[in-house]
Amino acid sequence: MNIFPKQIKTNLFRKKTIHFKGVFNLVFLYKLLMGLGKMVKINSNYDKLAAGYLFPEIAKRTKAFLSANPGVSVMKLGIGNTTEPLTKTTLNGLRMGVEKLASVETYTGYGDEQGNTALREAIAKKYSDYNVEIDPSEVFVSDGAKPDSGNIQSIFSQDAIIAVQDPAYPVYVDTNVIAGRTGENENGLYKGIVYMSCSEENNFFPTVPRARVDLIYLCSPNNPTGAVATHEQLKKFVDYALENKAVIIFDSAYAEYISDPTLPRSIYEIKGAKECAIELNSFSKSAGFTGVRLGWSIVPKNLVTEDSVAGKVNALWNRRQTTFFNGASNIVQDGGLAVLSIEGQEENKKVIDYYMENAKIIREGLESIGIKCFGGVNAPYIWMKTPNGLTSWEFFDKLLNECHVVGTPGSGFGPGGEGYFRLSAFGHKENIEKAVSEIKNKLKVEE
Ligand code: PGU
Repeated sequence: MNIFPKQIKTNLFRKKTIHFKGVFNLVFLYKLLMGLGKMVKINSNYDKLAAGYLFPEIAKRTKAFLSANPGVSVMKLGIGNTTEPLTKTTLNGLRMGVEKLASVETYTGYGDEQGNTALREAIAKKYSDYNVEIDPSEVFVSDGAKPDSGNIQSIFSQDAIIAVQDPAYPVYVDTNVIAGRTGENENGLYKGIVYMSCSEENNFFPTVPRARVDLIYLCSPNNPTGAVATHEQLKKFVDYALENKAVIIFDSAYAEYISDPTLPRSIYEIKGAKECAIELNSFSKSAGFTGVRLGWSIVPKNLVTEDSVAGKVNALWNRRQTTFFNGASNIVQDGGLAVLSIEGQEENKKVIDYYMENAKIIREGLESIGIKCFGGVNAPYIWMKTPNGLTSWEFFDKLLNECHVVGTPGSGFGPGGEGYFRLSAFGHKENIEKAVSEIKNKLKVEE
């Protein structure tokens, strides 16, 4: 019901506006005078971050060790960085991408921000391997799973409660800290984040949170523990998400490393996941694209949140990407298309087998000297218990100083990683063998 007659209403509001404007000008002038000499402020959420980003920190310490020990060379089993050359078919795809830029008929400039149609279709088709139907409009091509896993939080509300596996790939937590969704860090834990413990007791896969959470980050095969979630374990999370109207961000960057056919390689293999899960994946580890850069996200049209209908979250991610991102390199997308061809898949499977042979060498070598190991079977990471009761960083120093091997301290992935250490299977076989033999010869493991 309209309680003001039309004329009175307009006058009232006009008067109010004039009055408001005057006050506003005074406030503005006051602020201007008081603010003279003051400068722009930083995003102080960055100050909440407990330490520098994990991998540059390791690189810094390695560099310091090398400059203090001239002539010594170290074996790097730290960052999960691919080392083997691209396959023939992949290279042909990339070369074709370059060639297309050489003539006016095939030249392309900016492409679709969401990715080239052919690549989106090929990625969608890949999901039929898992008996999952994905529409190309649900596929967003990107420059990698790291940017996607960092950016995806921006389409959810500021007060969303975040749940992460502990330990976890540090990007999930750090980007939510930067976005202002947490309090301060206390004893390694950020206030406001729900940490889902992954330990030996639960085979490094958590149970669903007891409290209600909004966004759940899951990574399988897991970085850093190498654990792979079963259908049953994922189903519990999908059921939880559907019941609580939560969204799962499922990072499957290492899906191609699963050789056990009974294990799920996509969360969409679980019934109902298309209503509650976003999946992230990458060509980095499956095709040696860590430096080339290409990845994708799947945002199903059926995904809903408490305040949105089907299609809205997909549209938001589209809006985000079209605003902030100008599409992956056209050359690289041609490379990606070649990777997804039958020949490309066969060739890259051999490279994955090569890295997994490294994983076996590391795991068996460590176990032979009494070190307890996890992972390394359907994942390229070996998650070992630090021997002799050392903390993760103490063991990092010991391994570097005594064996000249660089690894990643478990505590860098969250407090649940303390007392553990990650070794990466990415590397040349000779280097891996040398590292393992140094560890076997020089590391004294007490009972
Ligand atoms: N998701 C997970 C779970 C990862 O482990 C990594 C790489 C990525 C995403 C990144 O994928 P891109 O497609 O290459 O962006 N983890 C490596 C590298 C470290 C890093 O900072 O990304 C690692 O050693 O953990």
